[in-house]
Amino acid sequence: MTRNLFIGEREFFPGIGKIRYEGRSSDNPLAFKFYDPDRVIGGKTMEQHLRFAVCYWHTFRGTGADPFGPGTQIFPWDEPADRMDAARARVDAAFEFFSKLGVPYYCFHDRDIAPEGDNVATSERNLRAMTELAAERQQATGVKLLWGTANLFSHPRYMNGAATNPDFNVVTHAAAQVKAALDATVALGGENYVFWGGREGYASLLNTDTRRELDHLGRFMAAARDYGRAIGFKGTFLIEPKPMEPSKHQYDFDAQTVVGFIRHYGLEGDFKVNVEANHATLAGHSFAHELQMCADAGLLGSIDANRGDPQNGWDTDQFPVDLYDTVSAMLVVLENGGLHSGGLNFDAKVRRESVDPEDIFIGHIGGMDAFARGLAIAHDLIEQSPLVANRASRYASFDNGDGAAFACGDLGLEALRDIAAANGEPASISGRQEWLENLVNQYI
Ligand code: XLS
Ligand code: NI
Ligand code: NI
Repeated sequence: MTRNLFIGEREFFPGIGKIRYEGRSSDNPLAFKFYDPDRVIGGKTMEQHLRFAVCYWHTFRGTGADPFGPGTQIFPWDEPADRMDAARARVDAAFEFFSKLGVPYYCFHDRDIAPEGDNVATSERNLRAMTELAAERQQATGVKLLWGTANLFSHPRYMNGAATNPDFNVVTHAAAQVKAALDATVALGGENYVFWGGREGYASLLNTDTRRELDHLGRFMAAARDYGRAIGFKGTFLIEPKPMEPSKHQYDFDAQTVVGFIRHYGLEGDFKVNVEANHATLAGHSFAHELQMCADAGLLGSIDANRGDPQNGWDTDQFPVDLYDTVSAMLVVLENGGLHSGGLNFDAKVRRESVDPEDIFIGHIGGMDAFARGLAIAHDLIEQSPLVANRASRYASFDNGDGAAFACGDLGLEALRDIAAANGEPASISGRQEWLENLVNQYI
């Protein structure tokens, strides 16, 4: 007898078993070609390096609806008419999916797993009930919570912002939600807690005092931190940058903006950054650039793994399959010493036209394979290629002598001027970018 791979009373993905590693030559679409969780790379298994998570919102609350038409993805977990019954069915479907796919983690918003009630107390009660069920399913499957968060953007009350709303009454509702979401995250052993501020921004300066709004956001984050620590949250708080959509101007524009915010409001030590690939694109940056800015600041927290569309300027949240992107990202992650308490959360959805439950598996399998390859290639580039040594050698003139004296602040402008005058015109040194690009392709 093989153990049931489903959890509740019903199997939601019949005909799909545990997804296994079959290697590159397999033609089974429901198998990993590269992600072999137990394969050791640089002293850690692929599973330990990559720390994959499935997101609840796209995968179990997405329907394929877009501004021009309703949902196309009619899945059985949405069938129950009662909202709490549907919520329970989704938990069972979700944990069946996590187990069959073999991901160690998941992530959710409060409203993904429990319906909002008519008032604060009912919403809290709904969330507590669903948290208890999720805790049982975590226990039964071994799947863990990478992070929890509160949805502070869907309800109409948040149209002018949540923590940055000009109306204090709205700010209190945002606080009530974050308090309950932190309670749930702690109860479920969540390793991080995320703030993505989709409506923390503004549309017009004519009606907005940006300085007060940002100060309120700083106060709000500090209050959340204090509450979280008071109830025993040991994990990392994360802010997820995004420049726009839904708001015109969002305060958490990009990684460097968020790093500045964290430092300005004294939140370092508790807060780091959750970098999403598609948000990097929207900010006019590459994914790797955003990761590098966080790593440099010691604030690389976690990753929302997806990709945008090179021709469309919105958050298409596609599954990451571009190898060049995953290699570039994993180069930064490996040089950062790994993701630590973060992970690779697939904030990604299948296309509206992909209507089979199997498509959801295939989307995740593709993303996991792309990052597994990215990891292996990046590891080889760091360990075997001249990449790292070449980069270091470009800065060799700062390693000793006057260069080192300048770097530690011992040389002023006049001394630097005298060195320039004495040494004359510098030699012209090639950056050799084409050689390095070819090297990356050679390892791919
Ligand atoms: C939306 C964001 C969102 C966060 C969680 O664009 O990516 O899904 O990750 O609130
Ligand atoms: Ni995201
Ligand atoms: Ni996004």
